[in-house]
Amino acid sequence: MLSVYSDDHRLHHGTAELIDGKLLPPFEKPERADIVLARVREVGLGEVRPPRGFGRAPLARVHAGNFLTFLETAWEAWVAEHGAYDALPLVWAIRGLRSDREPEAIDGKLSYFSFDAGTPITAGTWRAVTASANVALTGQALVAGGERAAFALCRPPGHHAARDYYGGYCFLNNAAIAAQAFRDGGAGKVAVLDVDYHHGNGTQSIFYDRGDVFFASIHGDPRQEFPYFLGYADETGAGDGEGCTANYPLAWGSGMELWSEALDDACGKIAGFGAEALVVSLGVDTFKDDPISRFRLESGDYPAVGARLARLGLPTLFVMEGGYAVEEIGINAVGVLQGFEGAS
Ligand code: 6XA
Ligand code: ZN
Repeated sequence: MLSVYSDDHRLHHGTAELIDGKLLPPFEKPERADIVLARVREVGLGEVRPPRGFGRAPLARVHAGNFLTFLETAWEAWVAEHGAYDALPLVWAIRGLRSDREPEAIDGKLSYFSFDAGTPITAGTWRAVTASANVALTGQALVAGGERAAFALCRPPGHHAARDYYGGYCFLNNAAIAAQAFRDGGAGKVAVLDVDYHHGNGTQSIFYDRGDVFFASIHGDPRQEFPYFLGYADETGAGDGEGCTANYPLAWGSGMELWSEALDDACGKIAGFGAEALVVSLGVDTFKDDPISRFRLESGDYPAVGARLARLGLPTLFVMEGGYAVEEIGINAVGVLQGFEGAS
């Protein structure tokens, strides 16, 4: 399987995220991608290619123009106001406040375009996130061009980013950008399957009222787990998209038995939908030793996940999302890809 990777992910390296009441070094750090890349090479998964540049147009197919402009200019505005510290928001427009007005001041803009305090904007964030989107788009082009599958080793991740907000370590929604590129390249129907531990709220919201993109997510129950405010089982799509969203919230402590039942069900729905291409939001924070998550998948489970996905028989793009047990992130993520290849 071909992989796509860019060193530019290193340009996004926050000093701190607010977590558990503390400002701690971010869990979402450059070593994550380094370790996955090392594992790709160690097992000889296949050639690793750099991304091509795709410009702003494919980003603007799923993100709002004012949001892209904000991400591109936020660091400069923040430094002019406060100096060269990580940019973090402090206030959010909760019920009854004017969440429809973009403030002028950079602090207000950070609040307007974000949903958490765990996602610092740094000097190189814009370059890193555009490189990450180009990694996904390059992988998408390979699959659209006839490859059975490709691995987009994206960092920063993307599935929490919506049309006009960022958070959960995500800025641009790489998987959604790739899914839209499949549609724009001629695929009639596309499915996005999100196997990250956290609900892919951004991807869901981007496609929620559309009948051409199916979205399924297996994740920590929002009653217990970040991002808390989306991902319930009764969210099934709206309007033209009614029935085109499937959520599998699972309780803390869930292991492979429950998880793979959900995967089987999601795969059945994707097959029934008639997707012509599959985008997998591949997070491996479902792993039992992940430091911020509470599922119990084991390293030996991941190849079976890949094998199940291969049985769908669809052109498939894997897009890297979360996973913070840095010792095992490479073994687990690449384990999915090896399982896929072994069953293809
Ligand atoms: C709160 C947890 C962020 C979760 C990020 C993630 N800071 N999403 O892994 O998939
Ligand atoms: Zn996650």
